[in-house]
Amino acid sequence: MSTIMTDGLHIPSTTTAAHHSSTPEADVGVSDLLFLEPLTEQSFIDNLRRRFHADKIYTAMGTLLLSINPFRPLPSLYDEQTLRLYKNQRVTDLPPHIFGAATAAYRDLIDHGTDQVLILSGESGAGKTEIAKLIIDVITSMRILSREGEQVGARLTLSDLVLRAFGNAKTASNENASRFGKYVDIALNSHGEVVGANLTTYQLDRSRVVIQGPSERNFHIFYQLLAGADAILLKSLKLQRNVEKYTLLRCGGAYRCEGIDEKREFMTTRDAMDGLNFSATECHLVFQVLAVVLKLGNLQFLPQTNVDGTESCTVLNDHEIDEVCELLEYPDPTRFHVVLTNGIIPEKNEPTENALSAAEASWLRDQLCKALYNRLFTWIVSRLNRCLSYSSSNSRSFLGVLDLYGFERFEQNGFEQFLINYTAEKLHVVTYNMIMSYEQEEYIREGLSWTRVGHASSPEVCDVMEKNHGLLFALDEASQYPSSSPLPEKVDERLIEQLCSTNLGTEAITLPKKTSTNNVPMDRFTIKHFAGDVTYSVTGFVEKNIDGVNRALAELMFSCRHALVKELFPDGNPARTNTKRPATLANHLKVALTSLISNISTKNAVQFKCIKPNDRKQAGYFDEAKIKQQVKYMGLLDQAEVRRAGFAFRQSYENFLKHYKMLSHLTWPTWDADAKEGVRLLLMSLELKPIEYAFGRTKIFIKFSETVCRLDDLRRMKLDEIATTIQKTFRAFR
Ligand code: AD9
Ligand code: MG
Repeated sequence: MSTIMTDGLHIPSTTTAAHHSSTPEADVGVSDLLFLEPLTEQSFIDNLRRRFHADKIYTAMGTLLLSINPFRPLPSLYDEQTLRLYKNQRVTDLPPHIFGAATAAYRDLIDHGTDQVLILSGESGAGKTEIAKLIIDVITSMRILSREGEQVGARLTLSDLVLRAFGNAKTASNENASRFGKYVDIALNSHGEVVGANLTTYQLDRSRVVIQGPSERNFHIFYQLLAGADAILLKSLKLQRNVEKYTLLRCGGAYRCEGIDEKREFMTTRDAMDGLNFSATECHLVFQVLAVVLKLGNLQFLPQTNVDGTESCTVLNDHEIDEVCELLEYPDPTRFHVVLTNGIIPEKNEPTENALSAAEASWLRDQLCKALYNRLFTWIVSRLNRCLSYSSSNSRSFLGVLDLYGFERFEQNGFEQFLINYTAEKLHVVTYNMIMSYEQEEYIREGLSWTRVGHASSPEVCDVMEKNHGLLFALDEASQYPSSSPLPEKVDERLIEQLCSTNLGTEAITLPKKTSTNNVPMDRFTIKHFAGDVTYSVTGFVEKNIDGVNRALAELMFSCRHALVKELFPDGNPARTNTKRPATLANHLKVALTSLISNISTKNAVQFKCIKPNDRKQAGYFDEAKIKQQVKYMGLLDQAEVRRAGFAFRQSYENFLKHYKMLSHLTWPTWDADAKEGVRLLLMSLELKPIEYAFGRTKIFIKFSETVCRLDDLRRMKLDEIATTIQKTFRAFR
């Protein structure tokens, strides 16, 4: 037994370093940056460049995995054979790969019973969502023991396709940008088989439904539907195939996505919905909602001047309202018209005294389009969750995958970028501090000899946003208008004035300084984000921040006979009296992120850093300045230093001994004395080198993940051996 145990357990750092830099690797740099000598910013970048040009898009940094988006398919990297290799071999013996990192997280969960969270970060277009998909594919294929297990895996893949169709869109930085944040919690049973999952989504970029930036598009599903629906379906939805007929699909000026066959994508989405047991009726109801949004978006309001000089309006293209009413099974188009142009449910079908101006009615129309689409998306997510649900008695552990939207900076940045970058900022502080702060604090707390490296990320931006009377508070206060009527003029400028009056300006946020002599525009402010300064135009902030929909519109939707739309607007039920103020979007996001962060902090976090090689989305182009910037703002060099000097694994003496005591006759079968002493004897009999571990006050720290893998292999072999011995003994006694 001792031969097996000592064999191969000598993993001095030099051997490992040799593995990581040997063979053809000579031209492709080291595959684990912790073994890079010397470790400088330039050597770090040079190493990434050499690997990138050799299609080695993955590079390890200890247990953290870096990937560079190749902007072209590399199918041989992900074939069945490669997957099998990573599933069956010790991952530390193989080149870094997403399959290896996902497999390692899975094994950690199975071997040590620790729930895992796999966190993807990187700016928009860096490849997070592609990696998230690969991770889910690996995890669901690790252990398939039953038909149910097989089905859950397939359903997760299909759910992803549906979410992409309804939640992704072309932006200036990514043809397929996720316009929502996503956390997938995968549940596994005691055999390590996936039994179900739960999706949580964060704030869909709902304003996109009614307005898109230059060369951007609306959500993919609209284009898919027009291109892919057959003539019968289109006719039943009262739609035309030509995208240009629809205002909501025209405003960004982009109709096509590079290399995308919309018609085929529609079939894929439709098949995915079928595979997830959406009934034909459900699918039709969903498509009808999309058609209603498009038609409402086409409504044009003609201004009219009343006798008293006030402005009212009427709908120019009434036939669209007739068709919307048909789709929604609403029997009274005249009444529909009156609600849209008056913003209240009238006593009779006549204009009220408070008739809306054309601009106000357009505002109301947009509010309805956004609410319809956003609620449809929420409904789809809960429908997917129903399909992925599992019984709590059958789930033992969880592996989460976090794919939030990435940092964005355009020429014009608005409320959407503000929320996205706030999310990215929070995630950055948490993930950076996992290593730079908590990790180092633990070494010091445990009494290891440790010299602090770098410094923790300053949460100043988050503080300025979240503190009492901070930015989010001011935004929330500025947004306390009823959703029943359009906002007063200059409401956004007043927000800025309010911010200036509370002296919020600090290093993290620059507010315009208006004096009696200058004429500085009061419509923008700049935040010094971790990934760079972003200037936000405040126009539209308040309006976009207000959630909830005009009460009359909600009642109108609730009174439709359309089963799905009725379900989407329970707040329109006249019997329901809800006086609660609807949460504003920014506040809602803040609460959701706080809960997310406290959830992930209970799990073992594995980090994936995705790097975007250039802004042109071009294959083979390594823009050094762009990459340097990302390496810098992610703090990768400092993290490499901590990881290099630090430890890959730690566990309390009690748990470590409980787990590995069978590896030495000194601790097996029982060890009743002091746990720390037991671990000392165990490691001694395993002949681990002193460089491989350190004794803390309450925990044992292991330096290399290779060592832990080796111990786990030995443990598995030993358990098999014990099981065989028991079986033989049992047979001999029979
Ligand atoms: V955003 O924050 O949602 O805007 P992501 O998610 O970081 O962004 P995404 O995964 O969508 O980026 O990747 C952008 C595009 O790059 C994809 O649509 C692919 O065309 C391309 N990509 C990304 N990763 C890979 C890869 N591993 N192999 C090949 C890739 N192409
Ligand atoms: Mg994405």
